[in-house]
Amino acid sequence: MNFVSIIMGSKSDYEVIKNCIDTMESFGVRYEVIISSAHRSPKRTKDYIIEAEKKGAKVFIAAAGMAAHLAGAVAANTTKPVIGVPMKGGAMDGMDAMLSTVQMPSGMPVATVALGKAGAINASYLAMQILSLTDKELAIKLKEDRIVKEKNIQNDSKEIEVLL
Ligand code: RP5
Repeated sequence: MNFVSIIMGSKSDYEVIKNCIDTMESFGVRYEVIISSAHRSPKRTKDYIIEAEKKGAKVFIAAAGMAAHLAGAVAANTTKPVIGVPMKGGAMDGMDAMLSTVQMPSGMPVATVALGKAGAINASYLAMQILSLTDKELAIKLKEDRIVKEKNIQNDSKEIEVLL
């Protein structure tokens, strides 16, 4: 059973990560979601990744703020694709998390998305695009979503556009 695994470092990340969960639910994609920290619960994090892979996790999404080692810690324990979501907050408002998440040493990739809500949503899209490589139905849904997005832009423009 293929699914996406979502791990966040703290309950305080949930409000933003809910956007990621909601996006996957809107596409009917299976997921697991847990709170586990690279710092506060390193063993739980490692044990979970091993179990999730056995159950069928095909992509991992890891969201953390501040020193943000979570995505790297996940990458250290799996060869499945890992998507890192840096969280805003703390003294540097997310710049620290963004650099911690994106600056992985060679051979241990973390596909890092934007800070905040856009990043949480893009993490789910990227995970679904990876799943869609072997899931034709999902690939079609993602193409249809692009058509809807394009139509929405046209409709939004019609409401306010001024053309000479
Ligand atoms: C990180 O530290 C978490 O991912 C969170 O973004 C940040 C702050 O955590 P809390 O102190 O709010 O639990 O590990």
